[in-house]
Amino acid sequence: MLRIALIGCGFFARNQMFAWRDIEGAELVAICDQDPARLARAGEEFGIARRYSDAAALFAAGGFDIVDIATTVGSHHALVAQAAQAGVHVICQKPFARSLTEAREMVDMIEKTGKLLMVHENFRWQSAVRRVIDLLRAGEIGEAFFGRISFRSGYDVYSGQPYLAEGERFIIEDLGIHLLDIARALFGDVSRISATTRRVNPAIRGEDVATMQLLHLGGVTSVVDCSYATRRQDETFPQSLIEIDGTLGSLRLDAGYRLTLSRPGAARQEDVSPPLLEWAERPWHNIQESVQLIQQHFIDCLHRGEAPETSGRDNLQTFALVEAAYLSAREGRALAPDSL
Ligand code: NAD
Ligand code: 89Y
Repeated sequence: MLRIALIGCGFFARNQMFAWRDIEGAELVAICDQDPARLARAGEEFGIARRYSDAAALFAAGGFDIVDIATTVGSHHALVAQAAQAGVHVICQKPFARSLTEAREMVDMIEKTGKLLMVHENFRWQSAVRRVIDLLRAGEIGEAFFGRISFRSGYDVYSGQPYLAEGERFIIEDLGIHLLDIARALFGDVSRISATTRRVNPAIRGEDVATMQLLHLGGVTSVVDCSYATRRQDETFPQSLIEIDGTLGSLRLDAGYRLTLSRPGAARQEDVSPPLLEWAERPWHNIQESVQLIQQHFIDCLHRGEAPETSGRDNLQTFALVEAAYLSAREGRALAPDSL
C-alpha cells in the first residue's frame, strides 16, 4: 500500500482526496493546511486522523511514501525542498513554480533523491482529450500540419478561486498552461511561440484573454487561445475544444464532447462525454475525472518504475512556454522557449 500525505486542503484538493479514496493500492494517511477550519473540514469529510497545520511537522512525523502538494504556487518551491529532504515521491499542482529558475531547482532537488516528481497537469488526461491524442498518434488523419486548442468561457472562476483575480498574471499561467501542455502532448515540443494578451474584465489584475501561435519541432503550427471574457448563450466551461488538420483527414473535438474524424467522403462521429464519477459534479466532471486518471497514472508509474508523462523535467518545457508567452506579449516578438 502506498501512503499519501496531502498538503493544502483548499478548493481543488477535495477532488484529489476523492480520487485517492478510490484508487486501489493507495491510501491518504495524513493532511496538512495552515488554515485550521479547512484542515478540520477535510479531515472530517475524508476520515483522516493525522492532521498538521505545519508542513515541517508533517515531514518530521513521516510515515508516507508520496506527498501530494495542492497549495497555490507561492509555496511549491519550499514544500518540494522539504519533500526532497524527506526523500518521498512528489506530485505538485500546476503552475509548478513562480519562475523557470525555481522550477529547474525543484526538478534538480528531487532528481538527486531518485524519487519520482510529477506535475499535476491533468487536462491531457481528460478522456475526450485523450481520445484525440490516441487517434492522432494512431495515424488516423495522417501527418498533422495544423492544430487549435481553444478554451473560451464567461464562467465565474473567481468565486471559487479568488486569488485568480489578484495575481499580476492570470489566464496563461492558470489555464493556458494546460492548453499548452495539450498542444505538446499532441504535436511535441516547440521551437517558436508568439502571443498577445488582454485584460477585458476591469475587476481583475491580470490578463483574461490570450492568443498564442506555436511552431512545433515536427513542423505543426498550432494556435492556443483562451478567454474568461467570452459571454455567450452556450457556455462550454470547462471544455477544451480541439481542431487538427492532417494530410489524410481532420479531427474536431467540438462543444458537448462531440468528436468527428473526417476523411474525404466519410466522417465518423463519437460521443466522448466523460463519465460522471460518483463524487463529481457538472460542469467540473471532465476535470474531476482527469484528476482520478492522472493520480492513477502516477501510481502505475511507481509500480512500473517509469517517469510520469508530465514529470517535473517534462513540465519544464510547458513552463518555458508560459514564460515565453508572457515575454512575447510584453515585447511584441516571437521567442524560442529554449532560449529562456
Ligand atoms: P486554495 O487557495 O483554495 O487552496 C490552497 C490551500 O493551501 C489553502 O487552504 C491554504 O491554506 C493552503 N496552504 C497554502 N500554503 C500552505 C503551506 N505552506 N502549508 C500548508 N497549507 C498551505 O487554492 P486551490 O484553488 O485549491 O488551488 C490550489 C492549486 O491547485 C493551485 O496551484 C491551482 O492552480 C491548482 N488548481 C489546479 C486545477 C487543475 O485542474 N489542475 C484546478 C484548480 C486549481
Ligand atoms: O485553476 C484552473 C485550472 O487549473 O483549471 C480550471 C481552473 O480551475 C480555472 O481556470
